[in-house]
Amino acid sequence: MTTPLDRTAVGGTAPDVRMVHLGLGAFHRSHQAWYTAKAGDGWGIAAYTGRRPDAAHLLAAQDGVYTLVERGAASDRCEPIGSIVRAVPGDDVEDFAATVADPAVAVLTMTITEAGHRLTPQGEPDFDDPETAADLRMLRDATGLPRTALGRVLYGLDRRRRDGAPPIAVVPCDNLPGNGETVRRALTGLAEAALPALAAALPDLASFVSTSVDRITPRTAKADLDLVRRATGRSDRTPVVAEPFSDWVLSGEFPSGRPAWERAGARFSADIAPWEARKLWLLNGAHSLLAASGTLRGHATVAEAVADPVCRNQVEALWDEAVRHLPDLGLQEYRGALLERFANPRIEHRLAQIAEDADTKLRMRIAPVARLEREAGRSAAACATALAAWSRATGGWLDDLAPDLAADPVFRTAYADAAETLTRPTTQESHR
Ligand code: CS2
Repeated sequence: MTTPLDRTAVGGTAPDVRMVHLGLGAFHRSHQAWYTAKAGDGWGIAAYTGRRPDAAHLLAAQDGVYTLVERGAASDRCEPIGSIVRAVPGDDVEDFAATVADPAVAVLTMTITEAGHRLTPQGEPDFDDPETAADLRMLRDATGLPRTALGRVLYGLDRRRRDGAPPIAVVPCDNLPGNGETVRRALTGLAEAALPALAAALPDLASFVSTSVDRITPRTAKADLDLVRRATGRSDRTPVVAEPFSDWVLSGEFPSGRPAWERAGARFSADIAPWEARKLWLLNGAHSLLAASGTLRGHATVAEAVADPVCRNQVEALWDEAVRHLPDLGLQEYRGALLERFANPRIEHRLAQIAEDADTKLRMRIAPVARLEREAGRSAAACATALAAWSRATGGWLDDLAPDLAADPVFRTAYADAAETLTRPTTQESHR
């Protein structure tokens, strides 16, 4: 007989809610919720789902408690995590707004995915996006409840303003360059269009913290539920699997306090840009390259793709281009460690998962390096390979993804060469 997982697995008492999260998915649970539990200073989280309301029910049925399976190359380690106190479907917008407005709540974290920000390629709010436009009309005329992620955040912040609660730190945790500043600009632009009183109050009401987040978190498989039951004697209907490695760099103010995340290894830095670029261009850039090129070559997971010398060489070439534009933050060691993380044979990180919203991701992970390479007078051949593989795998057009690169004759030639190479069998294969 197995016991269902509940709060007794983490000592029985729930911490008070002092944090609110939007985008309750596996990554929030392997990362920010894990750091908050490890900080051990009694911060509880009310977490709201983003795109999948049903995910909250499973977690709520076990008091918000779940098992984190740390999956190393040789073994698993299971640990119950109790920092999430409430798990609520995100479409309960009134509940979300009431929590954002709660004076005891000091931090709002978000994982809404890159595409979930609904920004233009230039990083501005996309007023032509029909859902954003509908939210703005509703917020302006007070005729309904917003549906987009940033619309919901605006609604919550406006309630906090009207209730006169103290300032809150907004902490985006998606892989976007300058995510704190990007979200500040986006929320300000949206508020100016729909809620001018909020736009005026925002600088005093909220601080915006930029973060670089890192922990590879594949989707949980059914077999993991059995594994957790056998290892812990508890039945967990929604465990999370992640690699042992984890990193979090943050930059910004927390006007009403925060958990002592540094106790769990988080780092606070005045200048986050180099850390962020290192992670985004090397880890995420390679991921997106593998998602395209690995899929074309018949692979299903990151570990399989990186074991293929053709893909592996493409990754190394991409990194050679990217590191020219990064300060020396131990880049050689970082590259070595990344290859080991990618090769972890027990982490089944599916290329299809990474390939979701690929065009938004490539704009942030590959195109910036390609531009820097071109400015330095080189052809950006490895970036061109990544984009050509994406185009071939998805049918996407370079002209839509990055019109400036598409219009650049040197890059265009590198891209055409790469596209041609991708279709040519390697020497080994042509001998089969
Ligand atoms: C991945 C990331 O799905 C993706 O786009 O590149 O989720 C990646 O696994 C994380 O950023 C690792 O920290």
